[in-house]
Amino acid sequence: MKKLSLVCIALLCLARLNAQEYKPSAANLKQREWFNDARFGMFIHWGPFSIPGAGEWVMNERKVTVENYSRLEKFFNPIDFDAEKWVSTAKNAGMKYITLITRHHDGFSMWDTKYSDFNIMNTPYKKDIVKMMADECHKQGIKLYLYYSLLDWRREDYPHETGKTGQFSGRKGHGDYATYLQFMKNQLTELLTNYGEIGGIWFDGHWDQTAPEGAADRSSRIDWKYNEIYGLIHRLQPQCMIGNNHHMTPFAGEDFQMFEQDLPGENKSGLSFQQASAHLPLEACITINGSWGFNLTDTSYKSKPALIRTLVKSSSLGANLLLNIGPMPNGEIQPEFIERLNGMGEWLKTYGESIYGTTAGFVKPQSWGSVTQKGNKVYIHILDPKNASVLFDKFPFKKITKAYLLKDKSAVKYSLKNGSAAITTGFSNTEIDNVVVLDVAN
Ligand code: H79
Repeated sequence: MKKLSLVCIALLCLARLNAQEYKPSAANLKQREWFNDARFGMFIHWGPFSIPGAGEWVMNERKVTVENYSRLEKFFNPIDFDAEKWVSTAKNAGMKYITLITRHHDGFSMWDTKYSDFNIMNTPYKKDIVKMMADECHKQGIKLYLYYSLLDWRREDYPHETGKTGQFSGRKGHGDYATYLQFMKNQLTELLTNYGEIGGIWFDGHWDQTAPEGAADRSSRIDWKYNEIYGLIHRLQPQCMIGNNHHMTPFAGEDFQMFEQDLPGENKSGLSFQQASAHLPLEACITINGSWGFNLTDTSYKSKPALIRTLVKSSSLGANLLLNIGPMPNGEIQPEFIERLNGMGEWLKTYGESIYGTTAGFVKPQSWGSVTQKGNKVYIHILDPKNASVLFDKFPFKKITKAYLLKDKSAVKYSLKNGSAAITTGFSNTEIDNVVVLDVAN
């Protein structure tokens, strides 16, 4: 007994210590809740890296020096860019937020920044993309999240000597993290001061200074001083959520956890060895083909049903799906993406109830499909109706008062005996998802 109370006291002290380190504001907790209900967002990878049509890593992959890469600044003139169209496209797809690249690893800033000349105002286009997107998102009621790279393939002061990537940039000087950190703080201050309310900052690039994913020791070769960066963000905009795509367990001060090209708990990409957080909102970011930035030859488009099923599965794991588009260098979104996004939006008009505002199902995804829940409703998503019935050995509710297809409210046969539930199927195998709603009670 004495031992137990000592353990309890120790645990309480630990919890207090952690709470003292970072206590999210009420506004931040509210934003997390909003985010958790949103379930579907649009990731946008776009910038001068779109011009060669070979993805956003083209500088690194083709070993382009900083000097040669700089030429792209003079070519970026996206005359067909229309913020209204992009935001409407996201909205029609049923997406609730947009995560926009503001500066990727190539170091190009998509806004009117005082802290780097390699920015949108020095292109022939000369218009602040972040401003146009922020204004349009606010107008259409879509939340805006901003992607910001911690890694830089261009700046001399980024600690490039210890970086895994960016080694063909032609940089000769020495990194100096103190000035690089000040630069990032200056830029983040601009982003969080001049563009209205920002839903969150999406960091990427930490892994440049660690052993690869899966290694036993993933410690960083540099001290990023996240307490300073995160502190600044939370001071400037307390509701602004911080996520960092380091592919590890979340660090103190972070407000959500993301998974790259994977759903939480899966590791198909080889990047996601980390466990899903039990406390923080989760997000899976996934591409429509195999590329983030525009790729002229990548035609490996996932089908509309496959994308919808990924959204369903993601929801059933309690995670948002951040689905990526890489618009073309002229500012147009390619028709293959538009078609799929519109299709998902159409599907969500009927089935959105089983996605938005839901929590993870009481069982993990199964071979036949998966489960989402909201209040007294359980949504059984039968994606593969091969079997005649779906069984739950340990059904966590005492009663089922009604079972019906979400599509047309037609009744579905069910039984609940000794804690086991069965739903008799005979469902269509031409449907993308046969959603059965169970009204339950305890
Ligand atoms: O912004 C996107 C990527 O640029 C970035 N994070 C997402 C959100 C990212 N960083 N690392 N990775 C992705 C994983 C590394 C993938 C690579 Fe490759 C495989 C780098 C080189 C080979 C993908 C395919 C990028 C270039 C070719």
